[in-house]
Amino acid sequence: MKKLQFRFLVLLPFLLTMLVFCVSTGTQKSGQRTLTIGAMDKLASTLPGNITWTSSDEDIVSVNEEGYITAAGFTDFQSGTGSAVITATAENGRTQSFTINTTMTALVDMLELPPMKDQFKDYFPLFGNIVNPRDIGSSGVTNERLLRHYNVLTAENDMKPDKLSPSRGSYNFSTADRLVNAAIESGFQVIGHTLLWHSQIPQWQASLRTNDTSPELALQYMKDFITSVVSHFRGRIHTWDVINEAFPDGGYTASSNWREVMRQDRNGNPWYMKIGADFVYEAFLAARLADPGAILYYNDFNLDQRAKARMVHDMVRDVNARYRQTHPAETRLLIEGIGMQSHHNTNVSPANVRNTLSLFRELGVRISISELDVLSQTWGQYSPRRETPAISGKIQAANLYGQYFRIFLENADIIERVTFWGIYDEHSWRRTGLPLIFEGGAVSRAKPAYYKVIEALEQHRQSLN
Ligand code: 9MR
Repeated sequence: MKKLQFRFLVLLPFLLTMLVFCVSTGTQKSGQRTLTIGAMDKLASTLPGNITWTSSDEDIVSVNEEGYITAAGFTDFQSGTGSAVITATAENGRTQSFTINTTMTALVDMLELPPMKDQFKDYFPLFGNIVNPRDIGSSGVTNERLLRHYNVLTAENDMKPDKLSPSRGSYNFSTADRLVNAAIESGFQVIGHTLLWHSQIPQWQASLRTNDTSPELALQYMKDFITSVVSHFRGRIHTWDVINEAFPDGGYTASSNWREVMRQDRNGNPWYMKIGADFVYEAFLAARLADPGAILYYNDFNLDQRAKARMVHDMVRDVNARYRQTHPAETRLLIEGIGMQSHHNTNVSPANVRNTLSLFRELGVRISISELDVLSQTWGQYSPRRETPAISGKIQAANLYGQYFRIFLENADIIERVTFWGIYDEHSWRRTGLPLIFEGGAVSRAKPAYYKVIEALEQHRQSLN
């Protein structure tokens, strides 16, 4: 104790000199802080009276008249980071300064952020993510990140045809039931994903591509499969993805006939290959009859591509027209929604996404952004090269997230749901491309992309005022 007092006495003259220096220059230093790019914070000055706030570099950190700072920091495209001094100036001329560093590193735990489902509730009533068996317990969802931020879940893999019907006429619903029941117990809506696909299907479906089963019999198999699955889950599923990814990415133009260009190679859609384009109408009709309470969707990726979007548009238009004719008393559409998966990369142009939304708007259907993720690189860098994303790619992906959300928000009158395909990068099916807005593991933190999404929301709100 004595020793400490002695030290303090020795230091006293120095401390006094420092104090006199600060008071005479009128500058107070208030320390440093670091913000993830895109993040906002509030600075509090201890100076009296009205304060004027200025930044040494608005491109790195901007500040408004109330002392709210935003880490912009996108000027240096290589490092994506920077540093700026924010100065508070009082009416009496005294100043106080704060050094703010910006970083690409994710700093804030997603469990400390306000629930996204609440932040977006005025625009997208359904805000979702995927669920896996690891996320549930014996009664309900145990994954706190899902519970906090989302209100609708899609099984990542456990409701696909290969899981539900290993052989024709036999069903295995145990895992799917556990997932669906846990989600419902925890207050989530559930998306049924997916009934008819060309991938993750059982052998009895795949072999229809080449075997000699008659089209009539195949149609019967298809109806039986849909009726069994949809009836089993009846009343528990908000939306069914009735058909998934029926169109290939190329081999046709925007003026092609959709009935002729569906997937038909050795990995094609077996129902289309056996039954023909009428399988679409028949599949949706069977699903409608088995659970009239469920909303029926067509779901696909790369719908930013004009020709593919056009094929989907024409298919939905024609199938719905046929249903109207055959069911004149019915007020609902048969295909009620289109899921735009939105597995994007840094080359997916926001303008194309906007164009597709305008095209689909004519159909009077609902839209869901059903599997959103954005690679921090181009498709070519991701596959097959698997390059590690560069900082410039991470910045681009963050900016794109903001731009896509601006477009989604502008179309909020037709978009009922936004679902991310994964909670954080390390659990993503495309983890090396760092495609999500959170990263981590035991603690998952908000990346710049998260803040860009929230910024888009703020900007949208302001544009309405
Ligand atoms: O995320 C899914 C991944 O775990 C699977 O390995 C993969 C297999 O195809 O499917 C992923 O999810 C798909 C989704 O169901 C439909 N659209 C794109 C995804 C890849 O096909």
